[in-house]
Amino acid sequence: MQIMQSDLISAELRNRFKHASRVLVLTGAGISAESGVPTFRGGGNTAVWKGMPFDVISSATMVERDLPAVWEWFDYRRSLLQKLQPNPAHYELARWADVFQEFTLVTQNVDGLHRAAGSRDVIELHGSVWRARCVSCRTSYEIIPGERRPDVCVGCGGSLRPDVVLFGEMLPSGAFEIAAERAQACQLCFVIGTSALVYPAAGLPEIAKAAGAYVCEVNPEFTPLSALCDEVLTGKAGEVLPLISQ
Ligand code: BJW
Ligand code: ZN
Repeated sequence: MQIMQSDLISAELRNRFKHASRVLVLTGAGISAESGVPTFRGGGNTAVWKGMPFDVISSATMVERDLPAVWEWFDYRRSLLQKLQPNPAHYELARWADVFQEFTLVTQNVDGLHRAAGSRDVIELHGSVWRARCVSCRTSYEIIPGERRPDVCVGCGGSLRPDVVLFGEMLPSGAFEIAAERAQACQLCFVIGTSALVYPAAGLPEIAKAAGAYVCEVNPEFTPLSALCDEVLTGKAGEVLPLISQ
């Protein structure tokens, strides 16, 4: 049993949090786990669809081979997400935008929960399940919860696919470059709820650390980035994050 106490947070981190003006946060699937969103790796509750692991169904090969099956998987995920709410970790990060002079929230998540919690200008490195994109001209279409999703591009008649970044695909133009610039300039960097296995996202805390930032990880488990971090807060994001600003 883990008892969360505010003395989990070091005086050093509290001091840096109080005085930092440029802060960058990188989040991953773990931040949404307490909202009921399955993570991708580990933890027992991992994403599998009709017996297929997520890296098979969420692959560029599957988009080419069987786009309707891919849509079925994403339609299912949106139907689940529609019933879920942001948790205290999402809300705490939304609040941090007003605490620091320059606050950058970079997420690998495609679930839209940071926006739902009120965060603005979120850098969504891996896209969003709430958008579709034309396979021919790349025009992007919003998917409104509860409404029928568009399936054909009105501009060119091309098929639409989920606007998410699958393995081996390029990240949205400019998104990583802006995030990397902010990582280079930040004084304090938080890495929250990510297994830190997927690049280039996992490279952001490395950039921040190399440029002199204090790097803090929030995760119930250790990751390949833990050793690089100045501080590791072992616990759930929804329990740990609200303690940091106390
Ligand atoms: C909690 C918690 C709680 C639980 N609180 N925490 C350099 C080296 C090697 C390989 C590469 C490299 N650079 C690029 C690559 C290739 C590849 C890659 O990284 N492969 C590695 C796996 C080896 N990267 C790419 O292909 C990327 N594209 C790219 O680089 O383009 C340029 C290029 C193109 C072509 C050729 C060469 C270069 C694209 C990556 C796209 C990732 N897409 C996915 C799927 C999205 C669609 C979908 O949703 O279906 O994105 S994969 C999946 O992993 C998803 C996630 O965003 C991503 C990261 O996962 P995340 O968020 O870390 O989640 P988990 O589940 O792994 O971890 C959860 C964590 O939470 C755990 O640690 C738990 O402990 C923790 N947790 N409860 C806090 N309550
Ligand atoms: Zn089009």
